[in-house]
Amino acid sequence: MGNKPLKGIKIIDFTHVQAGPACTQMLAWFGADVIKVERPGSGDVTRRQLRDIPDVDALYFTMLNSNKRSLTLDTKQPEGKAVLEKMIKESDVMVENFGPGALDRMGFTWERIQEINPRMILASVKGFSEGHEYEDLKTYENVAQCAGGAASTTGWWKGEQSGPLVSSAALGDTNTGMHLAIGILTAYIGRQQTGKGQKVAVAMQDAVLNLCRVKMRDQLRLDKMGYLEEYPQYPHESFSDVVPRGGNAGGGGQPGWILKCKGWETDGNAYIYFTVQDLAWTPICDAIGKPEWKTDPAYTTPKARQPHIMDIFGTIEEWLKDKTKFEAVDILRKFDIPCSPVFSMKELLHDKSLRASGSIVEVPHKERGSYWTVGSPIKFSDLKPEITASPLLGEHTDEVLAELGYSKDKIAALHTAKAV
Ligand code: CAO
Repeated sequence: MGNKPLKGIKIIDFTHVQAGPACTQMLAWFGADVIKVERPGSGDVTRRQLRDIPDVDALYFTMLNSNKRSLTLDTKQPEGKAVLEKMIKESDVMVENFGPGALDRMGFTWERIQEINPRMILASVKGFSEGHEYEDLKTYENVAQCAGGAASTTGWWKGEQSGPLVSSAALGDTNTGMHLAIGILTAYIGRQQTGKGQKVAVAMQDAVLNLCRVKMRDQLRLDKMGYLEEYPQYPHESFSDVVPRGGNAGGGGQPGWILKCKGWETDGNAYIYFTVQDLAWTPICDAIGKPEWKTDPAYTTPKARQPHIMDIFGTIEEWLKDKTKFEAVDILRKFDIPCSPVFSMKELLHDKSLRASGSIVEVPHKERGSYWTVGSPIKFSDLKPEITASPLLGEHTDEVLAELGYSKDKIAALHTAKAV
């Protein structure tokens, strides 16, 4: 629909699971020709993982591989290698997220790829960066969250539930894929200036750390001052020499917390996030019926409020007792207070606004009928990505081989040799 800015960019999508596929899916949405290369007979492991319908591609796969074409190719066989070489000659980008060294073992080192096509951009995801002492480690989402600082700074600092905690958001996988997409587009624009391709790499550890930079900020502040005034531990508990976990505290200068609303006893998501933005203090007092707090010196400044901030949240929870999360937000929005209901996945899936904006879309699929998926979070004035189904395994093998110049007989021979 409309303009497709990445039209004409040919991408060999040698990715699997989530980190790599999320990257190439986004480039496909914006118009790139993405050809997913998969092992004959099995393909991407996510086709079979967590299936909800027997013998049909799992949602894990369909939600990360829309708008792509699928070519099966055994790249360990000489015939398969020859096809891949031909593809490298004619493509702009190759994206891969194999375990460390797998591409080299296949015979496609960066040096070899440059020999085949000096304009090629090779984009890789690995768990750790090249030269890192853990560069040999295979990595999945939660491993990266632990390696990049997210787990040590998420969760509770005391009580039975204390200990590092991983997030359900794909900070290691999809986040790394998004970083890689920026790297690929940068290298592509760079190539327009130099005529040469380059290698682009994003380590999952680095991508997680990039999102945790405010926690690195806190480590540096802690080193200097010995305390962090915005954490719930301050001023009643002592700090060690590492950034503590702060529960649901706001990460910046504005204190915040998740507060119970009407029905929390039976509904695990009957909560809102409430932010005590300093600028909004007067409206907050008006909204929650505490006008006396506007002039009481124990409440008028952030410094005065911090020692009893949890009591303030307790008072706001009292006010929330007879309001659903939606009713509460409807009141608070009139006072310009930064807040949101805690939405469940079910609520998000059925959210009218998200469906209207294309952030949640329904996609027809040859074998499933149709499936709901997450659409582009990036909105343009002249591009509305049309999300099309993920391909069946090898659905486009013959089509892609024909485009590469293979005759019908040669294609048949590749099938017979089980190279495709
Ligand atoms: N034809 C022939 N062989 C193929 C092939 C094809 N089309 N596609 C893949 N292979 C081979 C690889 O060459 C590799 O062979 P060798 O190890 O014998 O050289 C083999 O398949 C296994 O590849 P792998 O190491 O990538 O796969 P794995 O299942 O053992 O590991 C993962 C999976 C994700 C841990 C690993 O790929 C990894 O660490 N990737 C980098 C980090 C990453 O992206 N992780 C995020 C994944 S999303 O959570």
